[in-house]
Amino acid sequence: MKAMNSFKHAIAASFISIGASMGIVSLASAAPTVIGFEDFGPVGISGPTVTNQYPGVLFSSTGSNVNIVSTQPGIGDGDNFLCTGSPGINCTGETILTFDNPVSGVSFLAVGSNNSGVQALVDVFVNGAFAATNNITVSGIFNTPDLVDLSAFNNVTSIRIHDITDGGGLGWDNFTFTSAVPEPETYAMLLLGLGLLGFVANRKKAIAV
Ligand SMILES: [Ca+2]
Ligand SMILES: [Ca+2]
Repeated sequence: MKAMNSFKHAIAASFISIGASMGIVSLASAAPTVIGFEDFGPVGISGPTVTNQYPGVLFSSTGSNVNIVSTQPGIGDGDNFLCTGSPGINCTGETILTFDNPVSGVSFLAVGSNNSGVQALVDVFVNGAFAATNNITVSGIFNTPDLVDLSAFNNVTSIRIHDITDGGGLGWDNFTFTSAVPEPETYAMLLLGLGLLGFVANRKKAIAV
């Protein structure tokens, strides 16, 4: 009987680990959110201000700067990109993204570069605490967006783009991230595993009495 209980424990443990593995798989395969600003339609060089229009993330800036959607085909991906600056478009203002839940797989495009090399910086905050400052290095080829890859960071809660020195500033496009919130099937598998553990524990108690 003791051997039988050990066997059941092993089965329950296996189910939990299968559940956990599936959780990891479903986290990894969660579709990333991509914010490319195309849904605003053509808005001209100085379009609407982006703040909380996109689920999962809040856009902001400091001082008198605002996050403006701009239409200039051929510079970013599609027609529209984000330009943060004082009204009148200089695209040199600080851009802050604050995520509702921690995210992973963060990347975005730097667009409209005129000068090559490090032309901006981005601070990464993990679980609410400052983690690192990364260089934003661009090609200096105006119509070629440069990828800023922050996928080395997990549980990112905000990013802050600042110190833009590129001539005429830089725009931003295709903000991409994957939410770290578990999917329903992850919860289902964890509950199944817990249920089995409870069942085995009850069985063991009954036999002991
Ligand atoms: Ca775009
Ligand atoms: Ca520029």
